[in-house]
Amino acid sequence: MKRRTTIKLLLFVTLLFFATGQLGGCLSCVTGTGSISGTVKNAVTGDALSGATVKAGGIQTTTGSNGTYKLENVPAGTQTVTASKTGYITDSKQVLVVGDQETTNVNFALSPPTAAGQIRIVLTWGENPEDLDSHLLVPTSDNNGDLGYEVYFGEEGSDTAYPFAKLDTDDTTSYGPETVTIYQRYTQKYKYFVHHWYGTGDLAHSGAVVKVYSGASLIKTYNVPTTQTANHFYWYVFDINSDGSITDRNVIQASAPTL
Ligand SMILES: [Ca+2]
Ligand SMILES: [Ca+2]
Repeated sequence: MKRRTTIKLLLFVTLLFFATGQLGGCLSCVTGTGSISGTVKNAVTGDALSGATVKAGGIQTTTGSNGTYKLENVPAGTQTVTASKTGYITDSKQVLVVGDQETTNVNFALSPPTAAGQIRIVLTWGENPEDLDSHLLVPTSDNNGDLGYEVYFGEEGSDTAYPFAKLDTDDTTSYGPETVTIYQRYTQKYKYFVHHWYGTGDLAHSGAVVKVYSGASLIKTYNVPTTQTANHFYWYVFDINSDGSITDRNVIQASAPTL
């Protein structure tokens, strides 16, 4: 009996040791407050968005003219940060707030609602790799599902003429947003993928997220898989089928998908 109690006590002390050890032995990390900072951008133009409201843990602020914000005295722990502005679809993400520390680069890319039937694909990521690229494979026409166009930084497309899909904004300097909108959808298959084009690091550790919007709704969120194989530079994210439904792919692979 006595020996069992001793073992339990030892176990408890060991667990406590590991728990505090993982937080660097800092108890205020879980009980204190920290801060959150970042930038809010317009997902379509890539421009800074001023006057956006950012909230977390009961704290609220507004972005300045350069789109930046800082929330202070946010209770430590996992917090949902929400960014909103009239005329844009609200976005949110979860972050870990650590006592006496600043969680930086909690960035947002807010999309205005699309016109009915349009589809907007917003890619964001972390600091590395510096340059990820959106690629959208577009069919030739309603009658032919062959590849007719690849929308990416080298062929940006058009909102008013074929392919009726366009790279609205390109980013080459970390974080995104990099955004493609389908302005008129053909009733044939499309494919969307992300290419690790330039910069150290890899897709699995990029923190890349793809959000798909239609109308005023967020219809899909994809987080990049977190297991990386060497020389796999393509994150095949999803297909849009001829009926407009979406098939998830979400795999990192060695070669670019083909239509
Ligand atoms: Ca890019
Ligand atoms: Ca950037």
